Amino acid sequence: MPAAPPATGSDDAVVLERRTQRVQPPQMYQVVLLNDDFTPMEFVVQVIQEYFSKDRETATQIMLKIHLEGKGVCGVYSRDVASTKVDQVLQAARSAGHPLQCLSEPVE
Ligand code: TYC
Repeated sequence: MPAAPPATGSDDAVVLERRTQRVQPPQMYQVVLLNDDFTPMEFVVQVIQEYFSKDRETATQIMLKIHLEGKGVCGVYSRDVASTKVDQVLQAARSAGHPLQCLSEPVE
């Protein structure tokens, strides 16, 4: 039996263009605490530990950065998780009678 002729490329094969990227990664949001003159340092450290899962030393460093520089990032999350963190922090601060401010903003 004779061998099949070599492929010529003239049949009905379809070549798909390679896409460099199909989807973008989701936008991430950083949760920021703002400084004020009234919220106790200890309360802020506890909030950072509890809601942002930081150890005491890291939480203290973040709190001091906020105290000295006016604001600081406590964590980076998807939009819904960031929004929930903001709600939780504001609820805890209001319940304790502190004016602590917290917001989330898109990263970059
Ligand atoms: N500045 C506050 C004080 O001196 C402490 C503080 C730190 C408040 C961080 C808010 O997000 C904050 N008691």
